[in-house]
Amino acid sequence: MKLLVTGGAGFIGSNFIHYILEKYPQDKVINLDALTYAGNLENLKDVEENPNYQFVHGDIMDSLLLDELMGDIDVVVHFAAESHVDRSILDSGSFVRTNVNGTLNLLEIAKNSGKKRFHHISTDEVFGSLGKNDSAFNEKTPYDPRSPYSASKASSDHLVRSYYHTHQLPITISNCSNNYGPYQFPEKLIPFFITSLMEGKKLPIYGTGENIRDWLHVKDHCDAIDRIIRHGKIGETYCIGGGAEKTNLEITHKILELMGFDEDNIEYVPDRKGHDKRYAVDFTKMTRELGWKPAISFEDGIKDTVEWYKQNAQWLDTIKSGKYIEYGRDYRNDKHRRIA
Ligand code: NAD
Ligand code: TDX
Repeated sequence: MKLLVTGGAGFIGSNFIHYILEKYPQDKVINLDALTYAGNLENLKDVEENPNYQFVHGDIMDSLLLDELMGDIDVVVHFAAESHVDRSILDSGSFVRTNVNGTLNLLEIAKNSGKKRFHHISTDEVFGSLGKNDSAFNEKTPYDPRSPYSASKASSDHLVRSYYHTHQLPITISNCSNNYGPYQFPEKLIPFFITSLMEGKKLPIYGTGENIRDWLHVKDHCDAIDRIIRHGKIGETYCIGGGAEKTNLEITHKILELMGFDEDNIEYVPDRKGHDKRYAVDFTKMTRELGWKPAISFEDGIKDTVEWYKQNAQWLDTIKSGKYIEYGRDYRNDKHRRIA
C-alpha cells in the first residue's frame, strides 16, 4: 500500500507513520506536513533514512503540490489540522483555513486524481458536551460543536461526507477521544503537566478540575485507523474511544503520584471559555465490525508515557529551546525531496 499521510510530523501522525513502517515493511509512506509550531521532524528522526519513507514539506492548501503527490497513492490519511482548543479560542482563523479550507482542497484533489481512498481523522468534540449521566457519543449522535476548534472539525467532517454522497469519493471518517503517549506537543494536558513537573513548575488546572475526558493511548488509535483503512466500509463513520473516563483532577493526581510530587504543585486557574464538561465514546461498532478495542490500559499507558518523557529530555529540550524549528528549516533547505 502507498499512503499519503498529511500532518505526519505532529503527534498522532508521527506515531501512525512509525506504526505503519514497523507493521508493514513493504508499505510506502509520503508525509506531507507544513511544519507549523506543532510539526516536529525530530519525531521521525529514526525513520528519516528508511527508503519507504519520504517527507515533503508543504501545505494542504497547495493544489499543485497535492496534484503532484497524489499520483499512485492508494490511500490518503488526513491528520493535518490545527488541534489545540485553547489556541482556537485566542485565534480562530487558522483553524478555518487548515481544518475547513485545507480539507476541502485535499478532497478536491483526491476526487480529481481518480477518486482516491480518503480517510479523515476527526474528534469526539464535534458531538459537544455530555452531562454526567448522558450516554456516550456514538456514530448516530447529532453534531453540536461548541469551540472554534470543534466547529472547524465538524465542518470538515460534513465536507468529507458530502464528497462521498455527491462525488462518490471513497471516504471513511473516525471520531476519536483524547489521545496521549509519546511525541505529544507539550501544550496538551498530559505532556504539559509531566514536563511542567520536570521543570519545577506548577500545574494549572482550569476551573474545578472536574471536567471529564475519555483517554486512549495513541498506539491503540493507530491500530484502529489501520483497521479502518484496510477493512472499513466505504462511506462509514467509526467512533473510537478509550473506555477510560477520568476527571482532570484524577489525571493530575496520577501524574503527581508517578513522578513523586504532592498536591502543593497544583494551581487552580480561571476556567477555559466554553469548557466542555464531559466526553465519552461508545466504540461498539469498531469492536463489532473491525474486532478493535483498546489494548493498552490507562494504568499501563500513563506509566509508560511518564517514563517516555523522562527518558526523552533531549527531545523536550529541542522543543523548549526552539531548536526543532531550526531542524525543520535545515530539512527544508538541504533534505527536501520532491516526487519526480
Ligand atoms: P498536532 O497538532 O500534534 O499535529 C498537526 C500536524 O499538522 C502538525 O505536524 C502540523 O505541522 C500539521 N499541519 C498543520 N497545518 C497544516 C497544513 N495547512 N498543511 C499541512 N500540514 C499542516 O495534532 P494531533 O494531536 O496529532 O492531531 C492529529 C489529528 O487528529 C487532527 O486532525 C486532530 O483534530 C485529530 N484528533 C486529535 C486528538 C488528540 O487527542 N490529539 C483526538 C482526536 C482527534
Ligand atoms: O493547562 C491545562 N489545564 C487544564 O485543566 C490544559 C492544557 C488543559 N486542561 C484541561 C482542559 C481539558 O478539560 O484538561 C483537559 C484536556 O485539555 P487538552 O489537552 O487541551 O485537550 P482537549 O481540549 O480535551 O482536546 C483534545 O482532545 C480532543 C485535543 O487537543 C484535540 O485535538 C482532540 O480533538
